[in-house]
Amino acid sequence: MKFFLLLSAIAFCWAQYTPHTNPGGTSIVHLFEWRWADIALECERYLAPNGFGGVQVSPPSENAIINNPPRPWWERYQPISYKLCTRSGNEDEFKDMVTRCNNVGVRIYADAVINHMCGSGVSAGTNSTCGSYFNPGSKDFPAVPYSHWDFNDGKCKTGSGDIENYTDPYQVRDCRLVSLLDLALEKDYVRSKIAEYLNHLIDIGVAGFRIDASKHMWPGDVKAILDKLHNLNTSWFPEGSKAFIYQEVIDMGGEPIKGSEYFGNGHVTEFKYGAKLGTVLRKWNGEKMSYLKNWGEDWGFMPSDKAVVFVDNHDNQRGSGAGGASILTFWDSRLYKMGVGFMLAHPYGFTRVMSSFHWPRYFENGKDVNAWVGPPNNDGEIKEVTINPDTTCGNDWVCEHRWRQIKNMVAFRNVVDGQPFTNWWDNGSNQVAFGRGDKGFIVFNNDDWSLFVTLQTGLPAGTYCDVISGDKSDSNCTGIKIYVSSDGKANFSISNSAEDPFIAIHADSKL
Ligand code: QV4
Ligand code: CA
Repeated sequence: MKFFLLLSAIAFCWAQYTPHTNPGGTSIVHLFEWRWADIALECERYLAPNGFGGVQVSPPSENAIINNPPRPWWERYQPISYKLCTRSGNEDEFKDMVTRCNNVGVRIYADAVINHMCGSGVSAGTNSTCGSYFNPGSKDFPAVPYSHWDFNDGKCKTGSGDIENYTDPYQVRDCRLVSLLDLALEKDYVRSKIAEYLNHLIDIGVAGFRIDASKHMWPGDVKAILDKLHNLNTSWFPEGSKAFIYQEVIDMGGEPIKGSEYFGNGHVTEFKYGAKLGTVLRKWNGEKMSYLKNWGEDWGFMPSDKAVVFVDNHDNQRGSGAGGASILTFWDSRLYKMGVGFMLAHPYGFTRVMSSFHWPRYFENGKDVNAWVGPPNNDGEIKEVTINPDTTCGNDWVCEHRWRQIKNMVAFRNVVDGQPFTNWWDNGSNQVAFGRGDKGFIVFNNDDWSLFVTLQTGLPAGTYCDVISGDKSDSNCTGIKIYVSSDGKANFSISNSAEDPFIAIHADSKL
């Protein structure tokens, strides 16, 4: 009987582990702070044609407008109601985006902020993105509605009411994260309000959710909410499909709360991944690329089939969250491209690419005093993502996902999907190479000297276009050409001063 229950539980639950991306769309991109109208266009003009599987969008729920500092990006993590009404656009624009992206086979994943409402210190009034009234002092959010009964303060035992000690799981779940009013998720009423919000998004056609601040919610409470969710919209998804769930839990080891507590609900963010990869590529703490031979679970990471991985995210690219200074970002573009290239070539995890905006980064005493700065805007209104003739973005949007090296590695991952990790080679230092079955091969030189080597690629004989230094177009290659002989071997040469000291070839880049 027990065994039968276990089996049926597995059969019933497995679906929330499926991202529902189309075949040939194995990565998603976080279009941080983009407007819904721009995302709709990007799905049609760029993401679908280039094999991106989906988009993580910024929180769609109404948020507090913060004026001091002026309109920081993080105001969107302070919900006021579940109306779909933010600086990214209104409900009609959200629906239009989801429809148009789904219609070209690109999925939308919404960032769900459900652990809390706004900060306790925010002034009462209607200064919110949809104009809904709220009063943090009396814990009144009539646009949901929530009242003081729906918050956790009674349960929190710290003097400040905030989380003071991360080694106490009760504080981490029941107290306020940086003073954000903490919802009483054990209440069926609160669970139902949240489920109603998520179901609204599901009915519109989203494919899943990033669950913000999951560490600050009891896994059982998250499960109770998920159990109330509708199946995905059958206009685009097979009957009975469940939302893809990935929970934001920062587990670097050393705290009692473990990412594994959340596996029953869905995927979990693996923050060790970017922190370690940054350390290796920066060659800090004696790390070198040759150690990446057993990258994955052997490095203390969670099981690959539960992990959402990324080189950086919107928090740690600006110094908060986890990982510290080792995190690679667009500010270190040469190493960043290698990091993203490695991630997309390697079989471990479900991959998310970051797409950022520029801010006037400025360090004082080691701290970026402008880390709060919001997206490019005119008087608070988010600027459109303009596209330059060379396909890069304007208006201070970085668009890492449009960098040739990254775009082409997203395609690489699609081509090698399901292929084993093969033909590892290293020089005992920072020159490494590996293949993915007979579909793809990648070589890195992160040493201070040049690489000249003949390697077994596992690929069929032919001439291949390196998709890092160029693009294949028709039967031409704008980059380096690699000649694989009939025994699968090829010569590689990579100068340590190359603009991008790595080379990648795959089945679709064969000329
Ligand atoms: C401040 C003081 C309080 C004081 C209060 C007075 O810190 O002590 O009582 O003012 O009102 C912002 C400010 C913060 C401010 C708070 C409340 O930074 O100084 O409190 O608002 O007004 C983002 C930002 C936070 C921001 C928050 C809400 O990173 O700085 O807080 O949005 O606007 C942990 C968590 C993890 C979290 C990570 C950053 O385990 O879950 O920290 N990551 C997610 C998101 C992140 C977001 C949140 C969680 C919260 O990725 O972007 O925080 O939704 O590791
Ligand atoms: Ca909580």
